[in-house]
Amino acid sequence: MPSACIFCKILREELPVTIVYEDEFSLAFMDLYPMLPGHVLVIPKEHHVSIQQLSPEMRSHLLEVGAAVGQAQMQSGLKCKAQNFFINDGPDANQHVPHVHLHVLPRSGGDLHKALFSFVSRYNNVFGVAAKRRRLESIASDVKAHMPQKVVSALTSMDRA
Ligand code: DGP
Repeated sequence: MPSACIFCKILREELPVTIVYEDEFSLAFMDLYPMLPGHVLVIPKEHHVSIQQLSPEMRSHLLEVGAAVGQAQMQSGLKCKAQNFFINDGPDANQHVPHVHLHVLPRSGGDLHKALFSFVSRYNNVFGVAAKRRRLESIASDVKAHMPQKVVSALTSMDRA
């Protein structure tokens, strides 16, 4: 685990985090600089920069966790009628944190301007103001309460990244 990686610091509990879901292989947590309310990131617990470095099983596991988070966002009190699932893979694709992460962004009608504004400001490497921890915790507990009982995954301890 590289000492400087922000997400590895989160995994080592050296930085605060608001968790939505955790299993042996992955962690899903609230984005500290949400593009829209309820923005969640899903990461592998092993440090890898690019999805190309992950096993096929790990790639599909991250998507399964993302889908479960997405389902919970829909059923929660968030304004969420649809979602953007995306990965910025590499600096030229505006990946700011060099540890693979799947964005799960709740969307609803009329939010395009807000989403575009935060997307464009990220091109200038500006995340904006950090969300209040209490607000993140309140959203996370709502989303957590709607997570499916079990995330379906073919991943076993045998086939890590
Ligand atoms: P990207 O630009 O695709 O590399 O996305 C990185 C995301 O990570 C961005 O949406 C903001 C988020 N982020 C940055 N620092 C932190 C942090 O310390 N905690 C949390 N929870 N999210 C962070």
